[in-house]
Amino acid sequence: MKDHDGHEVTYPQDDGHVPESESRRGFLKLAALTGAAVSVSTRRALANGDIGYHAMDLPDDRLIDMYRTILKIRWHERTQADQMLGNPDYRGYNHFYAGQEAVATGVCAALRNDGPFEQIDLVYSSHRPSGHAIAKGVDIPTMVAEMDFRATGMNGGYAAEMHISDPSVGFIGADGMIGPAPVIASGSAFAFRARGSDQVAVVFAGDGNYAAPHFHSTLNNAKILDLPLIYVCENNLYHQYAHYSYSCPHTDIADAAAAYGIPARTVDGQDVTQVYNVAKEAVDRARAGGGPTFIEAKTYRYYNHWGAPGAKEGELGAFGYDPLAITSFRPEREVRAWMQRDPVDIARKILVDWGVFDDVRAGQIEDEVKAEIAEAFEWGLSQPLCTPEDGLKHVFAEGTVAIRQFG
Ligand SMILES: Cc1ncc(C[n+]2csc(CCOP(=O)(O)OP(=O)(O)O)c2C)c(N)n1
Ligand SMILES: [Mg+2]
Repeated sequence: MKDHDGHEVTYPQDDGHVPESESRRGFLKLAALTGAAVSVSTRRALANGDIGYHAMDLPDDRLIDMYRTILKIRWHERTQADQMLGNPDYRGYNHFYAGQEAVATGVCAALRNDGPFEQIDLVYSSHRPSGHAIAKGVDIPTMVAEMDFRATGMNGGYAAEMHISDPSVGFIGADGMIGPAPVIASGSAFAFRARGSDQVAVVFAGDGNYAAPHFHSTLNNAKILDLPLIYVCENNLYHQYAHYSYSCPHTDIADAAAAYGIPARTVDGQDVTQVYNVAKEAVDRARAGGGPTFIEAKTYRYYNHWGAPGAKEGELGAFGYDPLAITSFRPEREVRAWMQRDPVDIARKILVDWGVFDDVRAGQIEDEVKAEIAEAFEWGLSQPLCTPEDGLKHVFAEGTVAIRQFG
């Protein structure tokens, strides 16, 4: 290869081989051994374990908790989808998260989820919230009740899917609008900084958010103000029924964040250990005053954008062409290919390989989770329905309101 002046130049990595001493993993190992501060210069976290080894250092019970959380999200949805498809009395609905479970689970496992509200980390979600909610630790039976408009639900039955919220675990909530959640989350991050708190704010947003102005103003402000904000972009390739390349010029949306000077990571969103690795790194940096991080998790959703058209009771995912539903916006083979890299299977295999549990114990855990979710639905769907008046709760101020003083 020649440089601008026509001189022959050779690059040590021309053959594509990076010796371990020069690779990021080798560098991290060296830095860990010498205790040197690690300054991050590259941005890719791949399934080969290229970034960090935080997950490997976790005790078995924390890893098993992650596996359990992935399963809870999966079985909550399988059960809810079956209700939607098979029970004419079921009123609930959801934007399903199946296929993406490892993202919420890996990120929330790196957060502080227990303790007083003034100390826990806060999560802001989107229109696809139930996975984020479960990973943050909400009470599943009351969430099930909420999603079916029951008066004893998590939010009294007036929030349903699109506005579920449980501040007691730092799950600030779902948001039906594409755009604002990152701005609101950065407001919390600003408050943490202003108060001198070491809390962290996390926002989950889809690839579609790139096209909203909020995406760009959030990242700019987060960098300028050095906010403890972690922006998790769940790139599941589609916004509603359009491929993300229709509205975003970047193959890796993380490249956009790098333009704002924010450390950005692209991670395999199907592997919970890799998601945890990058999340832990981001949380540590934010707590230490190092500012924001952008994480782009490459992932995929198994169902339609909304609800379960094209899906069959008892089956995972929606396939095929259904003239009454919009399931033909993506190739069926694409769905099946992503299902080959299922987050449940990947987590299970890694934990078996690491000797955390064997296949028998993994199966028992799955049975325990199925029973827990079945119980949650039994309780939730036996609760009283909310009344039409409940729908007006928190819309108007109740009682008398003092006349506003001007001047
Ligand atoms: C401001 C605004 N415009 C449009 C919509 C309609 N809408 C709901 S979800 C969605 C697509 C979101 O795609 P993405 O951000 O990739 O998230 P995903 O659904 O893939 O999880 C759109 C356009 C909306 N809710 N808000
Ligand atoms: Mg999307």
